[in-house]
Amino acid sequence: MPYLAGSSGRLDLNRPRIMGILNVTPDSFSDGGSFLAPCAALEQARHMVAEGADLIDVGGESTRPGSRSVSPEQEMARVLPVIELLRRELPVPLSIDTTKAVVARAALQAGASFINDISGLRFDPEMVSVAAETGAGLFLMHTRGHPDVMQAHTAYDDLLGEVKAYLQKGIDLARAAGIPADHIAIDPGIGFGKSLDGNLEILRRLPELHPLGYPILLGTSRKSFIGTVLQRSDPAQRLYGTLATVALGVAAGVRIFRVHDVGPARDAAMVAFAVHPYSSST
Ligand code: HH2
Repeated sequence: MPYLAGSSGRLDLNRPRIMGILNVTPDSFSDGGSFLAPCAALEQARHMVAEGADLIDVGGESTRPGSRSVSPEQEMARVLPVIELLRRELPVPLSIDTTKAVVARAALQAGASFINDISGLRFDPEMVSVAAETGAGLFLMHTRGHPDVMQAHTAYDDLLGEVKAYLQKGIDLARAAGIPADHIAIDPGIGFGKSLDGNLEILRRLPELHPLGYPILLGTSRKSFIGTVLQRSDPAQRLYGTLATVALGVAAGVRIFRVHDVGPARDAAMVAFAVHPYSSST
């Protein structure tokens, strides 16, 4: 049975799994400022677990297009108290959404089991050793440059080819550092250095990622390409559009969905999965 291992326990991937988003930031594009206080973060995390979250992804730095990096100290001050609290209070594993090795290490010590690195191990050369030394599970995502400039680089000669080559290089870095294959999942990085057409093309061609040989995570939740298709500027109005992408993802063999709206995404994923259970080719 496929699974993804983290530093404590593992996530079975015998059915679609839901990663609930918990942004402990003042400026995330959808939920910025809502969960800065640890008690508000805990309440939201409890709500997501009650709705069926299998994993909670804690982030202390927005990576929305155009966002600026924050210092590691600031990022840690935001996420560490929340991770410690969630670890004590909740039964599900936690991931730390960061590109900084020092933040990842502290978050793992505080109780996270997975590193979610939107740079696929590229922004911080120390990240791979932190993952190798701690036994953390790794989500490797494709992006093109840092969030402040990535939307200036959305033209590709061969989008899928580039995404796959980037992910393969991240996998190679991880494996060369001794990280076991069952600790790695991949993510094409919806909205990261991609145009509207690029995002739609990735969703259409998701099965082409399977030959890389790793479970796929998809992060479409409330993203701006959905707003563009639906002509909705308010991210909170993009739930039904998000659910369409979850169902398409399940049909394409995606195993983990990173979402804000856990209950609806779980229902959509489970119904799509009843129709399209994973085949041996996914
Ligand atoms: N998207 C965002 C952040 N982290 N991680 C992965 N693996 N995949 C994604 O698609 C992904 C991610 C951006 O979304 P969000 O966290 O909601 O917003 P912000 O970056 O503004 O905090």
